[in-house]
Amino acid sequence: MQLCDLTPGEAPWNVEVVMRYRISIAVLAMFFSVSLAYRVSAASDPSPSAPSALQAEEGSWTHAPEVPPAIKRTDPRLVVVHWEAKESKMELTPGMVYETYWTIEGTVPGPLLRVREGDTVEIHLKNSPANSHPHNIDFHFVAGPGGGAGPLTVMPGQEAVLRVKATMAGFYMYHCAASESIPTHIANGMYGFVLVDPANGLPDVDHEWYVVQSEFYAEQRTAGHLTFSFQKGLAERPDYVFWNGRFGALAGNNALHANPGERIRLYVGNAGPNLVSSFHVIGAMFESVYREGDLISPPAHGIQTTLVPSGGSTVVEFTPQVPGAYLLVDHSIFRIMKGAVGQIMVGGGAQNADKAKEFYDPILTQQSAMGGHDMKGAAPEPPPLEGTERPARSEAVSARSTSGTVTIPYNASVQSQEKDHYYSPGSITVPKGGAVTWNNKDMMGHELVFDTVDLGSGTFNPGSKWSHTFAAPGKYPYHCKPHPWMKGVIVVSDSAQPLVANAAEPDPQPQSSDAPAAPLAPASATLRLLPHGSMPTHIRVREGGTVTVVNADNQKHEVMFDSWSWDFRYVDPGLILQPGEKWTHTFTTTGTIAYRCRRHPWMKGTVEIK
Ligand SMILES: [Cu+2]
Repeated sequence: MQLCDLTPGEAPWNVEVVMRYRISIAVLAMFFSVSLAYRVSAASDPSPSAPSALQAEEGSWTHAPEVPPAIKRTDPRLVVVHWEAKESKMELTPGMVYETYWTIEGTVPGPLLRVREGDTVEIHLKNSPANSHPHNIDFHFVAGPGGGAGPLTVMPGQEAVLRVKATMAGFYMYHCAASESIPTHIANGMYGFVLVDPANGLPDVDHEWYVVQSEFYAEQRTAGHLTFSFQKGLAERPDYVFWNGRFGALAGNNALHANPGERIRLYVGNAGPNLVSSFHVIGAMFESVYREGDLISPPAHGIQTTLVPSGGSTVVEFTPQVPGAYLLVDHSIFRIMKGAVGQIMVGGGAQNADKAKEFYDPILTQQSAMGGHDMKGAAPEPPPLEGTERPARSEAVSARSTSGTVTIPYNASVQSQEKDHYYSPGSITVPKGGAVTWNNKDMMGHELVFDTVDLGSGTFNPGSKWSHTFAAPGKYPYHCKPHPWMKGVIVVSDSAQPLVANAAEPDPQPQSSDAPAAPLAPASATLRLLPHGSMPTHIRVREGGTVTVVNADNQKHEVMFDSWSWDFRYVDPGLILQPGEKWTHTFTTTGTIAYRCRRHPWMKGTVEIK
C-alpha cells in the first residue's frame, strides 16, 4: 500500500482523506462530549421519579403495520416506555438471511409509540447483554442535543433512562445514532417512529396503518447469508427498498385489507438511510396530506405523489371506492424492482357494485395478458441481489450432458419472422431428466407458460434466470404470457443422449457459456494493468487464493475495489500502484468484487472468489 506516499500531484486524494478524518473526529468529539455530560448528571440522579403533577402510565406502542389507538384523554401524562435494542438475524428475502438485522424491540421498523402533545416521556433503553455493539436512540420529537442519543447511549447489558417532553405534534422518526457509525446502525434497521397526537386529536378514520420505507445494502458472504455493505451504502446504491423492513412485509398474506368507502390514514415514514421517497398509492389520490408529518398545519388536498425525505415522514388519507389491489410504491419507479411494493386489498361485493361503477366502469376491455399493475393481490417477486443471479427455482443445472440453456435475447418481445428471434434457440432437445435454464437478457420481464402441461415460470425480470427439470419425454410447446407471439418448444427425448439441438433446426445456436459446471478456481491469479486496460478483465481464484496486481503500465494507477468485504475490513480499498509495482492480497471470503482505476475509469473488471 502506498497511502503515505503522497506528492503535491495527489491533491484530490489528499484533501479527501483529510476531510474524512476531520469529519470523523468532529462527530466523535460531539458524541463523547454529549454522552459524558449526561452520564455525570445521570449518575447524580440514578432513580428518576415522576414529576409530581403528572399521572404516570405505560406507553402505548405497536409493531408495524399496527397503530396504537388515538389518545382521547385531555390531560398531559408521564408516559413510561421500556425498550430493548436487540441485534438479530432475519430472512430479508426468501432464502436470504440478513445477519446484521439490528432492531429496537425485535422488529424493523421499531415500534410506533403514540403520545399526546404536552406529555412527558420517560424512555428506558436497554442494550441486550447478547449484543456486541453500543446503541442509543436519537428521537426526532425531542428538543435537546442529539435527540437524546447521548444520555441514552448504552453498552451491551446496560440500561439508560431519559425523560423528555413532547412539545410539538407530528409524526417523528427515531433511530440509533451510535457514534461508531450512525449510518451503519440505521442501515441495519435501528429506527422507528413516534406519533405525537395534537392536543385536540386528529379526525377519526376507519383504518390507521404504520408503514416505513427503507433501504438495505447487502453483500452475500456465503450462500443464503447477507451482511451489510458499507461501500454500497456510501455509494447510495441499495440492493433492496422495502416497506416495513423485509421483502413482502406488506404484500401477499401480509397485505393490508379495507372495504370500499372506508377512509384510510397511512402514517408513512422514510428511514432512508439515503433515498428520498416519491410516495404514491397506485389507483388513489390523497384527499389529505399532512406534508412531512406536520400535524399542526391544515393538511393539503388532492395530491397524487408526495415527497418523503430520508429521516422524515408524511401522513396521507384516502378513501378507495372500487374493490381491488391498491399498491403502495415509491414512484421513483425502478425501486419497485428492488421490492418497494406494498398492497392494500379493498374487498367488496355486489352491494358496492353501483357505487364502484360510478367511479370506475370498464366499458370494453380485451382479454389482455398485460395485467398492468393490478398485481391481483399476489406478492411481487423478490428482487435479485446486485451482482448475483436469482437462483433457479428447480434443481440446479449441474451437467452439460443433461441440461440446456435458452437465452431470451435483447428486444425479444418485438414481433419478428426471424428464426430464434424470441428464444435462442427456439427449439431445444434435452434427454429426460434434463434441465433447461432460460436466461432473460431482454429489457422486459417475461412469463413463460406451457401449452400442454400446468407449468409456468412466473414473471422473471431482466437479468434473471428460470430453470425447470423435465422428467417425462415429450414435446413441450410454450409461449410468453404478456407476449403471446413469443413461441418456443422444448423436446425431451427418451434417451440419455447428450444434449443436441433439435434435428428440425438446421442451424443450432451455440449453448450459452454459463451452462457447464466450472472446474475448481485456481489458487492464485495475476492481474496486469496495461496502457489500454487490465488483463484479464475477469479473474477467478478459489476461496483463500491470492491475487497479485501488477502495474505493467508506464503510469500510476489507483485501483478502487468496489466492495466492503471482510478482506478489506482493515485495508483501505484504494490502492495506488506506481509503474512496475505490485500488490498481493489473499481473499478469504467468496464473492465477486468489481474494481476500477480511479484515474482511468475504463480500466475495470471483476475478481471472483469462489
Ligand atoms: Cu445501534
